[in-house]
Amino acid sequence: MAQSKSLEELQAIAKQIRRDIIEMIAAAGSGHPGGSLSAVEILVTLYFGGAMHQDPANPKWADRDRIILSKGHAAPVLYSAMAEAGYVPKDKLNTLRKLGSIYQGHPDVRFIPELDASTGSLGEGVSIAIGMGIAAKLNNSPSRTYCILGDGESQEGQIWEGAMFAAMHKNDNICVIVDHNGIQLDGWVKDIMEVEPLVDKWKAFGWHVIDLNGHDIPALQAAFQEAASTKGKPTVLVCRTVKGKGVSFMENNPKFHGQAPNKEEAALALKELQ
Ligand SMILES: Cc1ncc(C[n+]2csc(CCOP(=O)(O)OP(=O)(O)O)c2C)c(N)n1
Ligand SMILES: [Mg+2]
Repeated sequence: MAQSKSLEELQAIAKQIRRDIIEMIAAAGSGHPGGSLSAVEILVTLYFGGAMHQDPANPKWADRDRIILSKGHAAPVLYSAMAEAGYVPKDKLNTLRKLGSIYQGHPDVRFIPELDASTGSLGEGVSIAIGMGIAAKLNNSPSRTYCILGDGESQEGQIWEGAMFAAMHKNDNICVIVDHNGIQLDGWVKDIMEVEPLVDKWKAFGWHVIDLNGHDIPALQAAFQEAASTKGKPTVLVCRTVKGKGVSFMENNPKFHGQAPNKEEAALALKELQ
């Protein structure tokens, strides 16, 4: 169920999730720290800040809200949040990317049935969310679907096909969240294929757009509320974030998109996250 905690509690969870991300990826020796760290407050607000209606004791509750991590390479942030919420075991997080682990490099419903979708092939999330949103309407269900995109991912054409469709069909029970951290796989989005003006693009596609700081939990809570009360059009949150947020040497550093910290770097990161 939707349950809200105090800001201090939410920030403490965010810090714990950041620590989990570092520990998991360091133990695996591979993974994506940057885009996991930039999405922490988004996931924390969804799971623990009162945004999503879910019940970990009843993970397949038909009227639950859905979450699609379209930028599936940020799996560690999702696994840690799901573990904190009680969906999956916490003590196994450090088996990330190991053969036989449920915590594969990208979220996979074959191993974690509590997931709403398998993701990792970028560009598919909006389409999946639209299908779930339409199904909810057909079932007269209050379920909402949240879909988290990357900004590099936003270069995928399928996203804009979905954006057109959702506006035309007034899919107001879906909410897209763009983790707009400015960096993609091996460099800055603006140098590879610019996505700006992102806010204007979503507006032009007929969406209700909220432009905010994606690390500001109260701002995220207000935005999710605004999205839920916006009728007749879907909502997108364009979240200004910092890739690698919370670890000084990872912040705004494209190197840590897809590289694990070594032992010394992991120790330093965990020291910063005390
Ligand atoms: C269809 C597809 N193409 C390429 C990749 C490889 N890939 C994984 S992450 C990534 C960059 C994503 O950048 P962005 O969306 O900005 O993610 P973030 O900064 O949030 O980590 C790419 C190209 C993929 N997973 N799927
Ligand atoms: Mg990015």
